[in-house]
Amino acid sequence: MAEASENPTPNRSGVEIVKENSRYLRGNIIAELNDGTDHVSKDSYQLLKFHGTYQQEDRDARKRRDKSGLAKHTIFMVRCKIPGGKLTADQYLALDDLAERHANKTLRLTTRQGIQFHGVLKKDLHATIRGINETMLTTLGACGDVERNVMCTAAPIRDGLREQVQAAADAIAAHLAPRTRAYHEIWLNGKQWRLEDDKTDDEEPIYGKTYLPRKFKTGIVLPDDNDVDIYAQDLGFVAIVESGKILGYNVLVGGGMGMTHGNPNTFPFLARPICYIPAGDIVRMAEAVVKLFRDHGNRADRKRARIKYVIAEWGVPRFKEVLETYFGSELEDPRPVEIQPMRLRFGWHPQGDGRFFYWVSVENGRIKDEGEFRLRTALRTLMQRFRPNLRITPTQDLILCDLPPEARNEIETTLRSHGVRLPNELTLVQQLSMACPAIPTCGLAISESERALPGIIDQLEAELHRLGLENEQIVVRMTGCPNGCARPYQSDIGIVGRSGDKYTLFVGGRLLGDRLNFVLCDLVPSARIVPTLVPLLEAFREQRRPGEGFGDWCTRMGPDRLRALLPEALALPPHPAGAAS
Ligand code: SRM
Ligand code: SF4
Repeated sequence: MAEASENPTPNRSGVEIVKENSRYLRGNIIAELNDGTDHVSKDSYQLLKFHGTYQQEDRDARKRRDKSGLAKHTIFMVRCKIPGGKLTADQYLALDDLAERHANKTLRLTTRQGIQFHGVLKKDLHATIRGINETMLTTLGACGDVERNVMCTAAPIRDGLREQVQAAADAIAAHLAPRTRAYHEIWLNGKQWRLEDDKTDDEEPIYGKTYLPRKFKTGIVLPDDNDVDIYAQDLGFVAIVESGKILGYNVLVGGGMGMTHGNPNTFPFLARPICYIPAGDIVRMAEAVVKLFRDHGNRADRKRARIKYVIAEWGVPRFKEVLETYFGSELEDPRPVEIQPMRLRFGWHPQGDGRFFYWVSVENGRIKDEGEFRLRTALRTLMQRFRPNLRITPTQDLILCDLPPEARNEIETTLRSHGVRLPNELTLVQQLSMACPAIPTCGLAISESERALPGIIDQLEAELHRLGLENEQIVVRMTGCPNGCARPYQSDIGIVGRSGDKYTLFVGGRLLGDRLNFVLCDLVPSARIVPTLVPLLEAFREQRRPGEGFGDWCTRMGPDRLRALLPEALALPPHPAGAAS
C-alpha cells in the first residue's frame, strides 16, 4: 500500500504551507489562545478548523459597530463530530449546558449529523472544547482537510443491518481520525510540545504532514433508505444485503456540492459507482481512497481540491485502476442494487425490539427557545425524564430512541406545551426542507438562508394547499451561497444565495438525490421566489403523468419550456453558474 507522501508539489496553496509548518496542527495556537485578544491570526484560523472550530464574525453586529467605530465582534463556531449522529441523553444534556454557558444558547443540528455551537467567545473556547471532550464526544477533525463526520443511516430499527452500518461508520471514523497529539496538548492536558518532541514523523501515518488537499466526507447507507444523500459523499458505501445480512458494499466516489457562481471550473457532481468490496474490507477501502486523494488531489487550487475533480478528470476506469494500487488487489465491479429514497418516519414508530422511537422535526436544525416556541426546554425536559438514546438525522432532525410504549403521550404533551408542533401537524414540504445557517454567522454567506426559509415555506405551503398539492414530496433546500451545505443541487427546488436578497432558483432534483437539478432563473428577490414557482406548480398539476414528482416533471419539461411559463423579466437566459452533471 502507498505510504504517506511528503513530497512538496511545485505549486502549492498557502494553506499547504501553513499545514506543513504547523508541527502536526500545533502552530501558534496555544500562545494565541492566551494572548488576551478576542481573535486569532490567519494561520491559526486555518489550523483551528482541524480542531473543530471556525473564527467568525457576528454579521448582525457589523453595521452597528462600523458606525460606532468599533472593531468587528469576533465569535467562534464549534462543531462536534458524531459518527452516525449517535449520542446519549447525558451527552446531549452536557452539550445543552455548554450552549447555555459559553455559546448563544442554541444548538444547531447539522446536515452531516453533527452538532454546532455558535457565538462562542475566544476566552470560552478552551472550556467549550474541553467540556465537549468530557462528555466523550470530540471536535477533532469535525472541520479541516481530513475525514469529516462519517454519516450513516439514522432510523434506529433493530434489524441487525443498521447496527452493522453504525459499527462500520464508527470504525472508519476511528481509523481516519487525525492521530496528532496536538489536540490533547491544546485542549485537554495542557502539556506543551517541546523541540525534542519533533521526531513525530510517525504522528500521522495515513495523512502525513500536510494532511489531505481538502475536506473528505464519507457516508454509508442501506439501499432501501438513502437518508445520507449517498450521491453527495466524497466516498459512499451502499450495503449489498442478502438474506438479511450485509455481504459487502458498492463503493461510490466523487460526490460534492460546492461551486462558485460564475466559475465553470467548479461544479456539483454526483458520486460514481466504482467497485464492490466484501463487508470486512470497508475500513481498508476507506483508507485506500483517502490515500489516493492525499496523493492525487489538487494542492494548488483549493477550489478544485475535492476528489470529485479527480474523478471528473480521470474518468471511472482510470480511477479504479489507480485505486487498485492503493487497495492492494483487483477490484470487483459494483453489484446491481436499487437505491431507494429516504424513508419518512416522523413521529412515533416501533424499533422492532419492543421499544419505540420518536422522530422530532427540528426546523433547519436549530434547537432554541424563542418566545412561545421553547423546543430547547422541551427537549431538555424529555432528556431528563426518559434518558433516551439519540440520533441526529442527515436532515437536521432529532430521533429520541429506545422509548417505552407509554412514553408517547407525555412526549407529545411536553412538545405541545412548549409551543412545538408535532411532526404530523407540519406539512410535508416543511418536514422535508432544509436551510444552512448563513447570516449572521457564516463568513461565506452572500444571502440569508436559515432565517429566510421559514417565511418562504409558509408561502409555499399556502400555494400547495390551494393547488391541492400538499401531499406531494417536494424537497426544498436553501443555502446562503453556492457552497451547497444543505445539498440544494439534488432537491426538487434549490434556492441558492446569489447577491444580497437575490437568489438563483434550481429545479429538477428529487428526494432520492440521484439527479442534479438545473437553473430555472437567476437573481430572484426573496419575495418573488414563491410567485415565480406558482406557474410551474400549476402546470405540473395539469400536465404531470400519474405518480410523477415535481422534480421529475421539471426534468421532463426541460429548462426552456419551464422558463416559457415564467414572467418575462425572469425568463431571461440564466447566469452561467448552472449545476454541472
Ligand atoms: Fe458546509 C463551508 C456549514 C455541510 C459544503 N460550511 C462551511 C462553513 C464552515 C463556512 C466557512 O467555511 O467559513 C459553514 C459554517 C456556517 C455556520 O455559521 O455554522 C458551513 N456545512 C455547514 C453546516 C453546518 C450546514 C448545515 O446546515 O448543517 C453543515 C455541517 C456538517 C457537519 O456536521 O460536518 C455543512 N457543507 C456541508 C455539506 C453537506 C454535506 O456534507 O453533506 C456540503 C456539500 C457537500 C460538499 O462538501 O461538497 C458543504 N461547506 C461546504 C463548502 C463547499 C466545499 C467545496 O467543495 O467547494 C464550504 C466552503 C469551503 O469549504 O471552502 C463549506
Ligand atoms: Fe455558509 Fe454557504 Fe455553507 Fe450556507 S452554504 S453555511 S452560506 S458556506
